[in-house]
Amino acid sequence: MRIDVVTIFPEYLDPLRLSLPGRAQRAGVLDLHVHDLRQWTHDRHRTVDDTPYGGGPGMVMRPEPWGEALDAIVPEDAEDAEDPPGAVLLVPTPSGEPFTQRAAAELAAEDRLVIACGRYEGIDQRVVDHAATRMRVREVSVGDYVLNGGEAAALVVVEAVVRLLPGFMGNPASLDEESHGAEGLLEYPVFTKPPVWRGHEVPAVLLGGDHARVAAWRREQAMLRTAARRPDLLHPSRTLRVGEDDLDVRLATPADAGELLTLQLACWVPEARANDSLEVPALQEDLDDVRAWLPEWTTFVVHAGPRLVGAVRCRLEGEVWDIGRLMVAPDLRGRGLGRWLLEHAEQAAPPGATRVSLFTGARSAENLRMYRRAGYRREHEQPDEPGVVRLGKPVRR
Ligand code: JD8
Repeated sequence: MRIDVVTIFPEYLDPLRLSLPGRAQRAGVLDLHVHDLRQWTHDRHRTVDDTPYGGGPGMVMRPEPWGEALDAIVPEDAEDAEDPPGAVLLVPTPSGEPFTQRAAAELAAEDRLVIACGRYEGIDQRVVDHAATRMRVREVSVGDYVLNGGEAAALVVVEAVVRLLPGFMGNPASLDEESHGAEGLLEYPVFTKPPVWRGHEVPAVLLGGDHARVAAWRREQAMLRTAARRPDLLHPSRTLRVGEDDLDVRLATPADAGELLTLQLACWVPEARANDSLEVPALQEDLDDVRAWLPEWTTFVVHAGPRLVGAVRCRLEGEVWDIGRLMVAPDLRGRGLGRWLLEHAEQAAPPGATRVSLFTGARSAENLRMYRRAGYRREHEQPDEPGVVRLGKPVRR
């Protein structure tokens, strides 16, 4: 990847010679160029700013030096239609779209980034408007606080992007578990030797060697920490309209166990009747069972106001994103909520997943039709569950 940074304080980007970005340059993964904007001024004082039209405090960065800088760094013919997609111009600004892990991942897939670091009250808006006529432009903010310029934001963006560059991170799988990673949860607490430090002990579950119990503890800690510090991540307000109803979708928490069991029983009794077998696992469970499996699955719940009306759970088994317990309140069937929840679960598939898979009753005609329309194809009969078929399809990104 090539990154060009334009600034009136080039030495501000010196830290990019260190640690990860430094290694990336030496490894040839990153081709970083830092430019002093003043080289595109032509007056004795190398002026880059002027007073704001319409009055007001401070100064604004002049368009001419920026225009010449971008002409030089991304020459007109570099953006020929023959080989899109070309460079992305990134402009840090407090009024930009939030810079997120998802944005970092998207930018890490690009060949070229040009980062324009503003100062003063900002850059004359025509620079961005003109650039947008010949390349993709993203105005991004690295956080809801005010900095004095774009350089610090450029350091943040470069670090967040470079560490995602293919083949650069030591163990890409660790990316999945990070905060804002696939699940969008904050990280669980971490510990190392000694087992006791100043009277503080390492949680016993971590010393027991039972990987499943460690995974469940870590997931619970991540949930509790996220609920305490970033409830917005647990309750992303994704409103879904089904009929007149505005439905809220969020990640389930341990407190949802009771309602989930109620919905599960309401959904699986008709399912069992349709398949003449009450042996279906969902009907064998009680509240403790639901409480037990909740920390092991990523579970989305849908509420119409206070009422739980839909849910689905999913988890990674090797490279398979396993989707199950897709439930829609019987009185809300046939409005597309099931299909919507299925897509929601599919979209949550982490980078490591290559297939999505689920199973349903061989005689659940309505479900089979919906899954077929959603691109699922029969994989095999469930060996230990006669009358149950497994369906699957490749993960679509
Ligand atoms: C670029 C000039 C300073 C901003 C008058 C203070 C990003 N999350 C963020 N906070 N602040 C910035 C940022 C601030 C910048 C510039 C980014 C260029 N300033 C200005 C407007 C108010 N001064 C940022 N990303």
